[in-house]
Amino acid sequence: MEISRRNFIKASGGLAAFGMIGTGSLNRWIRPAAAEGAEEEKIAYTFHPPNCGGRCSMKCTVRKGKLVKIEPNEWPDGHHKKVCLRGLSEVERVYSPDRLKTPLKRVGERGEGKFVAISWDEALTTIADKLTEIKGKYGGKSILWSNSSGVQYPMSTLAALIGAQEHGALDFGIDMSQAGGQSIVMGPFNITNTNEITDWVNSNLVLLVGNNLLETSLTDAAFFFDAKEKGTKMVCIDPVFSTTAAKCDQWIPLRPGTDSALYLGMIHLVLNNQWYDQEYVRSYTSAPFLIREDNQRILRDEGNNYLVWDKNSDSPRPVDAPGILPELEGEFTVNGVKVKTVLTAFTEHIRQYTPAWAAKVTEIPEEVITDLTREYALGGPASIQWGLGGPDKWYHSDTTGRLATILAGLTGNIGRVGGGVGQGTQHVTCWSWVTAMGSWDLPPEFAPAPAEVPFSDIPTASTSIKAFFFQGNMLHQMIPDYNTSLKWADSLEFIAVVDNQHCDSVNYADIVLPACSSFESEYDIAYLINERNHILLQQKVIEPLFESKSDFQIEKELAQKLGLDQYLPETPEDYVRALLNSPDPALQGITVEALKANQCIMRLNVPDQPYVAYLDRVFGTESTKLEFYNELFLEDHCAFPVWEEPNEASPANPLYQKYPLMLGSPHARFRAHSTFSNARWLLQINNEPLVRINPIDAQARGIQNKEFVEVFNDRGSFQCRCQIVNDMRPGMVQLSEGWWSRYFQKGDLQEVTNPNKNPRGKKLLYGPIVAFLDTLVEVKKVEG
Ligand SMILES: Nc1nc2c(c(=O)[nH]1)N[C@H]1C(S)=C(S)[C@@H](COP(=O)(O)OP(=O)(O)OC[C@H]3O[C@@H](n4cnc5c(=O)[nH]c(N)nc54)[C@H](O)[C@@H]3O)O[C@H]1N2
Ligand SMILES: Nc1nc2c(c(=O)[nH]1)N[C@H]1C(S)=C(S)[C@@H](COP(=O)(O)OP(=O)(O)OC[C@H]3O[C@@H](n4cnc5c(=O)[nH]c(N)nc54)[C@H](O)[C@@H]3O)O[C@H]1N2
Ligand code: SF4
Ligand SMILES: [Mo]
Repeated sequence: MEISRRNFIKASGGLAAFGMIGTGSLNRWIRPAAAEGAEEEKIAYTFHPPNCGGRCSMKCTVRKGKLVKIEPNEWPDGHHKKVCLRGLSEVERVYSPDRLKTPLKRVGERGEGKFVAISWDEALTTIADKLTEIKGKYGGKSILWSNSSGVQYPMSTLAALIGAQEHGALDFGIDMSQAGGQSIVMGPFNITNTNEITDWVNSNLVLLVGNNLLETSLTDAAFFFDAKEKGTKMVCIDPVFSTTAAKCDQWIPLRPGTDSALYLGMIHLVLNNQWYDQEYVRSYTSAPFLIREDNQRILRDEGNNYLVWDKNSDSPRPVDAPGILPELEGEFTVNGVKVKTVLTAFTEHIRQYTPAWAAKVTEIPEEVITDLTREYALGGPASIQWGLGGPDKWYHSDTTGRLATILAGLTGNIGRVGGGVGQGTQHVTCWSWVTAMGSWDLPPEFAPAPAEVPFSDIPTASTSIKAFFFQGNMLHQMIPDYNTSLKWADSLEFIAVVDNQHCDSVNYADIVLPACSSFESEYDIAYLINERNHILLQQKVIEPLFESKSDFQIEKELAQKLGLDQYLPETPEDYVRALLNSPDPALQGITVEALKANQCIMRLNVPDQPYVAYLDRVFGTESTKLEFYNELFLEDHCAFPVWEEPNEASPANPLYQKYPLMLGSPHARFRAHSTFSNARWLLQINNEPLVRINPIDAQARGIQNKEFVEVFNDRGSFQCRCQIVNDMRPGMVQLSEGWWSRYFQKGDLQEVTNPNKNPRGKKLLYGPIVAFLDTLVEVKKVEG
């Protein structure tokens, strides 16, 4: 599977508690509606595309043209047959009063939300004219083009046709921070997790690090419990006693933002006690490479080959020379230059990070760190499965991912059945056998303009951007420090938004286009994805509601206005057929016709066993080895990873005196980000934002449970009720991300989040890191 964020449960009584529901209970409450007009009933199959990452396959009942029932569809591999409450709530949300019903033109100030309905012709002509005018004046790069992660059909083809500056998912600086660090060690990769989740049953130990899988990868819960029942020890490392922590064998609460310190302490123990896998480290890592004392660079010969010290000949030899036995440790002199092995230098570097030091920084008892490390290193195969909502969203998160990968490498857990390291949430661990899909190709003269700066830097950087065309809730969700983003948006000459719901970003647009939901289409076939070793086809379930159109149709009609439609597929089916048109044997026999005959879902022709990457232990780095030392970061003083205090949310920061609480914004099981904020069925059980606060912090501020509070810092503030909880460390507060602004008494969560970027992020494969969690606030009671 391509690396794209978009590609991106036996239900039991226990699972129903956190969002999953068995079909038995579903049938009970839906049955009364089934009585009327059964003759006008049809079944259609689709999949669910919001960015919870799940892509559940759905069997939909349509009665008299109305979507009345959603059930999980059958999968060839029945393990995946699931649907959650959000999926079920679509029966109501598709018909929500918040649906955008007609194209709109802004009549009030930006942000005021005053619009008038206009015709499609006027809306598309206005957009086409504006884009043409702006491109004529300032060039294609002055048009910023992007989409939210929950949008299933990005209009990227049109972006390329007009040469706009398109920002794709990997450029948002979100979710790929640890992956950026991982790629320093492992090289670029297809998938951020090395082992498929079905391989967890082969692990002795799985570390879920800031990973609330049981709420954020709901449909993978069965795999978690399969492993647990098989005897895999599950350990959750999280400052909060999360749903996942509650189901693990061990919970290790750490101070937020200190995952790197924990890994450094663990690596100290592994190196000092020689708990590493000697043969693995010698053969597949840079441990025997030689670092020059004079310039700190890795020693190479004239042919640019990496040199190692060969034990057999007692001389330096190229790493791939036959018959050699590389020394892992030692200091040597080569042509008058003093060198030492990477492993020796690393052992010296790590000396400062003792377990006692790590215990002090992370606030985890030293013996817990030692026991955990011993179990991880000596009791493997073992797996590290990081989350994205916690350890990924800090200023230095690249180091966290880098250290986790080094720890896995030292212990031989990469390219090993039952091992593994990487992103273990957002259903990504279900991505697996790599399949080369076909594509819809454009003539080579059409390409988007290169990005000038990373997406989240745009509001504060000097760029050519004058217009912004986007699908989804970009302004509200994807950029921290909302007040600054809105000021920037207001400075633009033109903004157009395409969404199906009236989300917050809509209010800043000059022209709004109503998209239809994923259940609606003008065409019999709407879309196709490759997910969980299966190909899923999306059929039309119902006709587009109100005056809405599919994103496909909008792209096509806008391209027509711009005289560019000859390059686009005629129908979504053309596009779907292009995707299936690939010589990859995994796709053999999978056609549109075969999919239709198989309830729109077929398994890829791939092996049954879990996917495990790098079984050959050849990595994507320049040396093809796992690289523990990286010259690229010499000038950043982290050629070996180092401990750095968080950028903002640290007691070492003077600002801490004024704003002593760290603000987390985890992902809620009731929403996928801002999607489902307005789902009325879900609002019945989760009806308003509640800031979670520890009793100690609440008492110190004279705050009672459910009172209105203001959360604030120098960037902004928001007001909502609080919830006093004792499942969370003191010194931090939490509010789940994604609530629409209208649910706050005042302000918005995104007003306070930290926009600072680590300059070394520019060197990372996936760009700079958005540090949403590296945020300090204070909380006070709202009087009156
Ligand atoms: N229901 C639901 N599912 C989703 C989504 C959604 O919005 N709703 N969004 C999807 C997307 S795009 C993403 S990125 C994923 C996110 O998936 P997760 O990473 O599982 O998301 P979170 O619950 O935000 O964060 C996980 C945990 O990190 C903890 N944490 C906070 N700070 C730290 C820290 O410094 N260190 C450690 N070790 N832990 C910390 C939090 O307490 C939380 O329990 O979820 C995906 N799945
Ligand atoms: N404070 C804070 N902010 C965060 C995070 C955090 O942890 N804390 N997490 C971040 C993360 S990990 C992520 S991935 C992002 C996610 O942020 P986004 O990618 O922006 O995700 P959503 O909020 O779900 O926005 C999806 C939007 O697309 C619209 N939409 C849905 N389907 C369609 C369609 O078919 N066509 C069109 N045109 N529109 C459609 C929806 O109505 C919705 O408005 O949020 C980030 N923001
Ligand atoms: S929201 Fe996610 S888990 Fe729920 S039905 Fe949709 S795809 Fe499945
Ligand atoms: Mo995400």
